Amino acid sequence: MAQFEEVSKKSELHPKPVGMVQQYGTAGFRTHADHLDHVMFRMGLLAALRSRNTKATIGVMVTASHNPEEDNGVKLIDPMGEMLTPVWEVYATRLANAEQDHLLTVLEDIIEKESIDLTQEAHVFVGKDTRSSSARLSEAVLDGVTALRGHSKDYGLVTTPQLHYMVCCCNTQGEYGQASVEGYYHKLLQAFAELTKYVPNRTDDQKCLLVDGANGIGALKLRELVPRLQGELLVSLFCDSTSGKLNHQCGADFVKVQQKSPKGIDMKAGDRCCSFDGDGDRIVYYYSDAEGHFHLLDGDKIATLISTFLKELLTQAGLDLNMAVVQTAYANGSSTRYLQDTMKLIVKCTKTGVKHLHHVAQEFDIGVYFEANGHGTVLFSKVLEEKIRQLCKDSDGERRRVATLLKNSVDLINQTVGDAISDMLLIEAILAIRGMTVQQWDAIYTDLPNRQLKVKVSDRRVIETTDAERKTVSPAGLQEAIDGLVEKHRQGRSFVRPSGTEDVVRVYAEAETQESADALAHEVSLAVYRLAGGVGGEPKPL
Ligand code: NG1
Ligand code: ZN
Repeated sequence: MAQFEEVSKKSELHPKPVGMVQQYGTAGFRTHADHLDHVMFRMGLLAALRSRNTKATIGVMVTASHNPEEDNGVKLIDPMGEMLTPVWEVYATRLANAEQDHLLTVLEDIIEKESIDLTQEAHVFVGKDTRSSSARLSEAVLDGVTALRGHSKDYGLVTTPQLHYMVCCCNTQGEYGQASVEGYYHKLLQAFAELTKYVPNRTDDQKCLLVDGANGIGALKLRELVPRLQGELLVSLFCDSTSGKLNHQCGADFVKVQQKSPKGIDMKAGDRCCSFDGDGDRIVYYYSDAEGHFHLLDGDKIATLISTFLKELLTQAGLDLNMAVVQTAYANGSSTRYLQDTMKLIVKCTKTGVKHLHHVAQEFDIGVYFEANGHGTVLFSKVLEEKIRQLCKDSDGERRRVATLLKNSVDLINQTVGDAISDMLLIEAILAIRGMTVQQWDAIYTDLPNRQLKVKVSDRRVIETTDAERKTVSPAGLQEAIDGLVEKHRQGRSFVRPSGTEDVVRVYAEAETQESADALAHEVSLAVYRLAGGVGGEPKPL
């Protein structure tokens, strides 16, 4: 026990309120910031153990992404920059929920189960978003690392994908890039400059982009990057955190769910706009047309643009390798049909949460994955990266040009996790190379009208799903009810699932018209309310 004296002492400074229970959810722990101090300290402890267990540097990011400013959260990053492995999510939950006098027992249990050698060194990278609570909460993480004699490096204010990148750089001994914010900018800027140098005659109009920074860390980081883009991208930054509140009526989640532009953005008809989320790992694009109609280009449209571009390059380079797009049930039906039927691409559907998409994308030479909400990236196999390197060396003329485009696309993409800044630069480069306007991109396929709603129930765990969350198996009768309702709507599709980040059941519906999608979403919400223990008033029609 002597070796845990420091843990005992320090944990008294970060006491757990008796009876409080939290779950490592879709994206780590996430709740009101006032309930997280003990969780942060314990995640510092866990990161120090995970580092010894993997003999690598581990990341801990303090953020609640698109949640309101009052919330916060924490996610752990594994050695290659990927999300924490599921077995350790269970340890995380156990450690966070251990009552004060059980903490050491749980800690020792993990150490024993994983045969962790405490004499090993432990290294942990820590980062935080701009929430007012993040500074003290990240101190609690650092306290936890130190209590288990780990070494920590505090990166301070960084986007979530920047911290993922740092961890990957460090554990690949710099092969992925330099583990610093400067190294991150350098890698992206160089790749972007190489890609756009093939399209030298763009007008200022084509280079203009309006960005909503969600009043968060993405805005801060973009402000550092923009002056270094050498005029290749002319960014007007809104919701830049100088006055507005984080994620309040702005940001990617607001734009996606409300299907309208953020408050405070000064957009004219046809302007190309995009929104980041609160920790800079999601992005969506949009514009309004001459009639004032709002058009959203979400993760599905982004996946389509990127996969079409990469597929064309592969064909031109004569590389016969497999490629897939990975989506979730939230992907618009039109996007799935377009990718499968027109683009002849393999399309896979997984459960919600990027860790699931990431995992499936790893099975292909090129795995493009995006959630409809704009969180996504592209993974390239080692085989493909090597072939591209060879082609750049051995070919000439057109083939070499194509290989160079592929190489720089790989360098521009943050393969560790979805990254708003990296995705934005890639999208801008593709639009430039293809000479495409945002309207032309939007016209690739037409989204089916859709609606997302939330229903409050007394215990959302009563809803169990199967088939990548597209069907429910409990409570009894719910799936039959949904099937019956869907049948009444042309091109209707609907599913429900318990949220992993909020205490609600999410309802999704799409159909031929907006009225029909809205009606279906409402009817399914009522079925959930009645069959799954709804609380509060019955859902009202939209
Ligand atoms: P939940 O609350 O489990 O639906 C939401 C998003 C996910 C993912 C996580 C983590 C939707 C419908 N759900 O999860 O896609 O991004 O947050 O941030 O957008
Ligand atoms: Zn996020």
